[in-house]
Amino acid sequence: MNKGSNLIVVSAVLPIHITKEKGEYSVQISPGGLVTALKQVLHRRKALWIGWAGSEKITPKMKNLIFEEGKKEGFLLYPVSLTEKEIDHFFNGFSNGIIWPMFHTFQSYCRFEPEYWTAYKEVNKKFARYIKSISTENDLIWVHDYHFFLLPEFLKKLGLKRKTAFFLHIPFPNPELFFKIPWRVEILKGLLNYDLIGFHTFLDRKHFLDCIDELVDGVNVLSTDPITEIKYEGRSIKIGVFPISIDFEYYNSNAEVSSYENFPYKNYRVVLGIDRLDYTKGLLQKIKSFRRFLEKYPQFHKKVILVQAIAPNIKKLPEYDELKKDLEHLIAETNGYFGTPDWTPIHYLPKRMKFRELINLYRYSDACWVNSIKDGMNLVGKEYIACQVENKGALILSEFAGAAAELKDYACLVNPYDIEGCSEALHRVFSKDPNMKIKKMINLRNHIKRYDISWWGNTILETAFGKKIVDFPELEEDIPLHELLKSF
Ligand code: GDG
Repeated sequence: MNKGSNLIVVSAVLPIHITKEKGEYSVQISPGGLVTALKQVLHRRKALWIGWAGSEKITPKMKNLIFEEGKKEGFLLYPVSLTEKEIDHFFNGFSNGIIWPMFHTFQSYCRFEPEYWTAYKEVNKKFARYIKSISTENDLIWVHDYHFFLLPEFLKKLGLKRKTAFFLHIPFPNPELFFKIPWRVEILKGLLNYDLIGFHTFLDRKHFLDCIDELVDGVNVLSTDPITEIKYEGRSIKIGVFPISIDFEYYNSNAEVSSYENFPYKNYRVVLGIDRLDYTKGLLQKIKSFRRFLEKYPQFHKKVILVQAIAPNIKKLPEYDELKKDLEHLIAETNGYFGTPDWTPIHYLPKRMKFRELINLYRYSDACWVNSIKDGMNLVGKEYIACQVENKGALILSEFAGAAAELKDYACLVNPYDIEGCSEALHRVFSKDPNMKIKKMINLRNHIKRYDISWWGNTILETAFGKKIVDFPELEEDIPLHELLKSF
């Protein structure tokens, strides 16, 4: 980075959660893709991170605890307070009740309430004022995710000239879906105030550019690939594809010292699922597909189990309660129907696991199954690969996760809606020649090792500071699905 300049990271929620036990507050770093990814990038930088602390009222004592917890991780954490109404309308309403479902193709879940839009603008303005009060001229403001489409517009309205970069962690929808949003033009024009806009995949960037092409006049494309540069209202804006990744060495070295003694499922071949409770993760479809596999292939009874961990979601919306109920019902029914006194086919872990436990499961499970209906990237699959130190496992990966654009040649791709197809994929994974699996896993590991989280963070920051980057992973816009399905 430029000498003397700071990095200010902005995300809706700080990477912490606050708990209160017997009147005493404590602060912990929370789960989630964004947190896990950024923690590694910021560790060695002079970074300051601002966001909501996930709690309505922040006392000076809590502020101090948050500050100390951040210091342990190597960055400064500054909590912004949100009122109850802002939490309801900006966070649960606009961000998670409109943008999250729409951008993940769940348009029927959207609640287009005009007051949500009002709150969204207000909170973006609030964050802009906060940034004004703490930033200096040389700072790069690095904004994360769909809660802040309008932030740079408000920074400008406040007269602030700062370099800004934005990264979208979720997919960008195609025009047909995006056009349904009543505030579509304001959102696009708001985004065009950033200096750099980053997406996970070429498809996301293509959708964004298609939407711009239809809805915003006066945009000229100056250059394409690897970074697209456009001119709008006299400014140049860079639009890049930066597939997020993980700290390969960190997962790999922790997996190396993880002991088989601690693996709780030694008597079985294990397919592992690690997900947040979310309708985008294809959890009901996963259970139905596993059930179909058990129906068709009784030879795997008492031999194979699905271990499915589900971390709670901080979004308080009725869809999540409903999903939990349906999921638990389906799991209980499947276990009741197929289970025997000495074999429970689905081991359901409804909790946030400790890091050590997670690593142990990643290392010793025979396969990992990411079944997303739609996912920006999905880090779980990449973490599993990094933990496969003996190169033995297989990754079953939804075509609709951003990670498929990178890992398509060596993962077992599935369409999560295709129950029959997924059950066949499971069969292939458990029947395949181990040497073939090893070859594929070696290739997956080489890719994740080369394009790790440092590559992601450095590439974005260097692009923001005008460097020309040449080292990009090979990604394809269109995945030739039929060929791929045949190959695993
Ligand atoms: C968004 C996008 C994109 C999960 N359960 C536990 C636990 N986790 C950790 C995993 C992983 C992370 O949470 C989940 O990351 P994902 O990438 O799968 O998903 P999102 O939270 O939806 O993140 C996503 C990401 O942003 C980054 O851009 O990939 O597409 O939706 O790191 O390990 N960690 C622990 N216990 C658990 O129980 N310790």
